Amino acid sequence: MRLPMTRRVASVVSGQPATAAPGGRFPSVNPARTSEVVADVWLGDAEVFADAARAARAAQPAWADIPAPVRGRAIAHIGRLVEANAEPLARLVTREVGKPYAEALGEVREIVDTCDFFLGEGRRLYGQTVPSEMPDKQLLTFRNPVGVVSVITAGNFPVAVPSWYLIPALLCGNSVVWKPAEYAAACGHALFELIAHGGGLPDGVLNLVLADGDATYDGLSRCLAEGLVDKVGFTGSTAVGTRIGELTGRHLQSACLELGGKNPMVVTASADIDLAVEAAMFAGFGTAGQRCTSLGTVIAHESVHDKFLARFDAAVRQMPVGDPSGAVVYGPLLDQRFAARFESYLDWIRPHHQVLGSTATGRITPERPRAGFSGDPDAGLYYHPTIVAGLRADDAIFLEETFGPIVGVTAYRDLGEAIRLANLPGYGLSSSIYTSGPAEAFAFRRGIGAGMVSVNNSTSGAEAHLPFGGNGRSGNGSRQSGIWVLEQFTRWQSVNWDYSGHLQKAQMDVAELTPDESFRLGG
Ligand code: UN1
Repeated sequence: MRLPMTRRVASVVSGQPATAAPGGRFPSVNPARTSEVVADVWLGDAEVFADAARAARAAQPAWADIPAPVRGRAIAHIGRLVEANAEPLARLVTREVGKPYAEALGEVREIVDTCDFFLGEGRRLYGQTVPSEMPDKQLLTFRNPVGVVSVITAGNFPVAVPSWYLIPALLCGNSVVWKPAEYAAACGHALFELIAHGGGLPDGVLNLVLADGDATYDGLSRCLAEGLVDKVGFTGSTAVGTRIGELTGRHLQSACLELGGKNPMVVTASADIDLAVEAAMFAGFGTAGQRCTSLGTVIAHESVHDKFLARFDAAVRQMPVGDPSGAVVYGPLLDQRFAARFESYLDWIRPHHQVLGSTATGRITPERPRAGFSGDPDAGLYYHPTIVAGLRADDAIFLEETFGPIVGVTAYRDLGEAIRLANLPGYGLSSSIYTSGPAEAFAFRRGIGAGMVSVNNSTSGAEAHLPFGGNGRSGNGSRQSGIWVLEQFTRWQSVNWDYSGHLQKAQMDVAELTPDESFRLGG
């Protein structure tokens, strides 16, 4: 058997891999076996970020000059190359962030889906012809690329979510500086290579910056001040997203922000309870609860609350957890910093709560084992699944995102109360309702503040060509995916072309037809 290798990964600016690590070196470890270093990450600093933005600025005009259908062909080739490398890429995702292998393959599929969608957009990227109010005058609209796009992504979806930004940004004629999470740097580097090689991209069109959060923020501030970055895309926490929103706002830019969620699932009296239990398990514990779309709180009607809770508890106790190379619902947490933060969320459990779902809470260890656990608990960052019932509306667990394998449960009396509770935390990413009644489904849709609503399905698992994004604490209303993300990566330009041979003044030199207002039907 070949021993897994530690690879060295570094920033790539204008096609050149960095040969120094001014930001220090970071060991990216396998969270299922923390003694195994997946990558020796050579970090850049703010200057490397600025160099990348300069390279992107220099490369962008020539990239935008390539006809959009030709850029679409580049996206087609990228999709095919990702597909041909799906297994090694999925294995790397499993190894570096601990995502179960089947799910990692699904994540890679999401990149291919994104390429499949945008390869055709190269032959559309439609503008409009618009009638003018005056003769011999033509109105047109064009989509122009924004320019240099800076993309900063988290590591819970280390390759799929970045592709939601990179693929459409490139297709639209932008150049890109991409900063992936340090703890997912090997995945980031691999995707960078697949896109750069698959697309045959000229140097500087896509640049990879490996850096920590502070260096990235400094680099971004500097680039915005120097006019080197025209658009920022950020997926990550609400706290960091707020800082990025402030920073970009100061430069009259609005970032594309995809932030946290406290995604509710309402289980009504008419729900199929077994279906709701299965969905709550996947939504709450799939990816170890580390999706921005993961289930936060189940809000169950008082008439089915106890039945739901008993079945949910039984299902979660049976749920396979363990080594992510096997058939488990979830493996380890992403990285030590996420494990530490998750432990702090467990401190929010109060005496009025009922804790269910496993044989213990916190880290899975030989002393605090979980029945049916597969793998070596000491080797990795494994945590018990935790159900916290009896939530009250002023509990921190009810109000705040708790990224990790924890799901709250509470009860409601009427749908109005369910919707009020679902909206109360102030996030607004995803949501779900289990019901057999269309009236309930539509009332929920109308009342919920979330950007995404599932009926009889999980809060997570959005398809790659529907608008994805949130409101309130989940984002500033920007949407990714499908045609909707084009609004992020292009700017409308309107053209007003007069070929009448004289100056026609809008609103003034406009012909008017005279109505006969006194006309009435006879009889
Ligand atoms: C995220 O966690 O940032 O809808 C994105 C889903 C996935 C994407 C999650 N397709 O759950």
